[in-house]
Amino acid sequence: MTKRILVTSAIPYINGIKHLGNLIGSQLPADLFARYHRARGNEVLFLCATDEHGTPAELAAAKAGKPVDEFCAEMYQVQADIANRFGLSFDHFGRSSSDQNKALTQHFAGRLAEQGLINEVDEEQVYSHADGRFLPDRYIEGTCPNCGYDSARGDQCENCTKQLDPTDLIDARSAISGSTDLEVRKTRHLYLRQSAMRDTLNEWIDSKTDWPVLTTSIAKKWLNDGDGLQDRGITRDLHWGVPVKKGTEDWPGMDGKVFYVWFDAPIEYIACAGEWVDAGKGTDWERWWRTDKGADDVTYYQFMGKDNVPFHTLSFPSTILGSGEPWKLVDYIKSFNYLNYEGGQFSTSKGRGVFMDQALDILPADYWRWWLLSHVPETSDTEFTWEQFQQDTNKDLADVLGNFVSRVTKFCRSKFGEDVPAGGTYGDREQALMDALQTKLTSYQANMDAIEIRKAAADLRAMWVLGNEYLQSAEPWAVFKTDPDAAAAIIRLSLNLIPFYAALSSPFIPTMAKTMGDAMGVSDMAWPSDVTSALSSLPAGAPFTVPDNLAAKITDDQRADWAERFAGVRD
Ligand code: B3M
Ligand code: ZN
Repeated sequence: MTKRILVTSAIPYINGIKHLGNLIGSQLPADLFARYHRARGNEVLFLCATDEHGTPAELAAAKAGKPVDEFCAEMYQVQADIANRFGLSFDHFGRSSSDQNKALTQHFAGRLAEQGLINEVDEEQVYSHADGRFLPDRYIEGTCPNCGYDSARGDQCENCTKQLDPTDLIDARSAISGSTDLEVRKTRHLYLRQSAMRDTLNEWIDSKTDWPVLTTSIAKKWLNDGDGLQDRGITRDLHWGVPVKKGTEDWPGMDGKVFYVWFDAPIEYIACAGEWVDAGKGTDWERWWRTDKGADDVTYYQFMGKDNVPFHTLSFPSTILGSGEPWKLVDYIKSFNYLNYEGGQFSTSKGRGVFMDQALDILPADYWRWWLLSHVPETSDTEFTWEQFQQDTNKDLADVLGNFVSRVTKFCRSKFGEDVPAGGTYGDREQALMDALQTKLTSYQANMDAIEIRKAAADLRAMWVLGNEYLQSAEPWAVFKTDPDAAAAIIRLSLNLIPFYAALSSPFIPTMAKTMGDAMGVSDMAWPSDVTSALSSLPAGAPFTVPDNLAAKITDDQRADWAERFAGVRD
């Protein structure tokens, strides 16, 4: 039965090009999952967007010397282009600054107010004399009152994941100027009464028994940690953002204020579906988002880094549930640990590590996709090293998969020509191969269904290895000398493995998969649930071509050069 699968990736901030740690923390695994479900014939809507509001966008625009709306429009194009080149197969890549999101954000705020879930609070906010502005959220740094980490940000402590308010920080300083000449001033803001939602959220999270431990442990920690579910300020004294309104009405006392970026950003998941329709790519967005309008049979999966979990398990569900309207709630949250870079952290500010555009300058996307996905930080933080990257991609993509494809097609061309050869029959060795492949395939599908990405990658790799081992032990080049018919049977089966691999590999390495499929004349790759029938899909006489080398090996010189080039300070 066809399933309906809604997939969203955390939406990347607009302020700069993301590094590979960001990519593997949400967009890339989400893409893998979306591609897999499409390949299995399910109906998928995969959405992502740029997160355009907040101080980071304002400051990045100021640094670039551009008006913030212009900066965002340009940077959106840059990010959309890079995402496309990485093969991220969004059905729509939206913008949180869209009119659709403005209207929907204002709608939710109005609904929450009607439900009695908004408080208007006169509060004290940090104003920086040196910077001439209020310093919201992440532009105040100081010591975390919870764990003592000395570079906690005003919205959250990176070290212990606690959600913070700027005034919670000890020894606060401006992250813009470093100035400690800060003054607390009075200003009125809206607060979402998350505390009133505690029981509802607890019940909801308790019902999610299949969620990854990383997700539920973070959610539970903040739900039940005494002050964990504080009411949250959802407005800011900034110019750039969604103007505060109660639905379509003005909100008395809120003139000139905007919603907090973390209030409107997740709402963009919904608004993005509206953008998808308005862009002419779809017809009915409510069918994906309103349970009273057809979304009751949708299964919704979110992908994100662990630091985003509190916002998706507590804040955004408070918005959705608090509205009292039948919006689709997330069914499964897949969260990730961090990817580190050569013994330290990736750093956007220091330019340390590889950024998405740079990665594509030096190698095709599939190298990165394969390595990152097969090393995705699922159960703990993991580390990117050039040595490991070189070793693994050379082995998996060049020695195992690439070598198999090139050996089989070249051998066939030289001995039988560029058609699948007839003759001979399959025996025990072939049966054993098919049995082993069927076992791995069943496991692969189960792991992909469960979003156990590393295990799925290991299953896929194991299937590639089985083909190589088969070829090695069947020795068609030796057999050919005495029994060309028997060699033909070995080659026929081996050629059939190529479109089989292409279909199974396409969620991980779509471009290489397409090269394999095209070479075998199979453009529409059906998912091969049954190994025996899949391996007879290319009959004797079917034409093929020898494809270009799938993956060149990374040399030691390249590796050394890149390690030096990405050690810090991007130009
Ligand atoms: N932009 C933070 C991040 O990119 C934030 C995610 C929003 S998801 C609604 O990690
Ligand atoms: Zn902390």
